Amino acid sequence: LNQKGCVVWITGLSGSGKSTLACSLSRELFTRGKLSYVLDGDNLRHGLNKDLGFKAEDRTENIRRVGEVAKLFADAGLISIASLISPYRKDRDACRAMLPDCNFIEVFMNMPLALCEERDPKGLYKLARAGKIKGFTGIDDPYEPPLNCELEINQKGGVCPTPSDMAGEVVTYLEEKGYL
Ligand code: GGZ
Repeated sequence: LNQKGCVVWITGLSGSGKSTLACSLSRELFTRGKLSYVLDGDNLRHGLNKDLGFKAEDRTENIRRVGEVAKLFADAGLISIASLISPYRKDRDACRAMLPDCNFIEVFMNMPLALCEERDPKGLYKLARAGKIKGFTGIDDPYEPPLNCELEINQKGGVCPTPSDMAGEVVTYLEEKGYL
């Protein structure tokens, strides 16, 4: 195996396309013969992190644990793809600090709240607006955008990139940095 591990950390609002990018990226890497593993916040909350909720200290612990697991996979030479809202800058920076700088690639899904809310795949924004979910990111809990992320995915001319375009942006970055 000739593969340098790293952590691709995808952050952004619920509905911004994090899981879609993670899945598309993992497939693209597979077709290139590169092993990766997707750590998805929503999925891990059913197992490893089932004891955690959404108050600030729980989110911090959620992100810390996923950061530790992502590090283990990266140490094993895989490309760890973490997909979590990870709304607080200090929590993402703590993960970054766990890894030598260049092995942590922060990808910001910079999609407007209005778009995420319109997509609302699970109806959670609707519930949050109705006050039935408290502390929902973007509604009544903050999202702190990255100040110096490695990559930002956004709309181009008001159009969302396709999953394979988004994956392509990350792949290009990984190639440039010598991970692929
Ligand atoms: C944000 C919430 C909340 C609250 C439930 N705030 O888009 P989803 O639905 O499928 O994925 C979201 C998931 C967020 O889990 P993370 O582990 O990524 O969050 S964090 O990084 O902040 O720890 C969302 C759903 O859980 N969800 N309640 N109050 N998202």
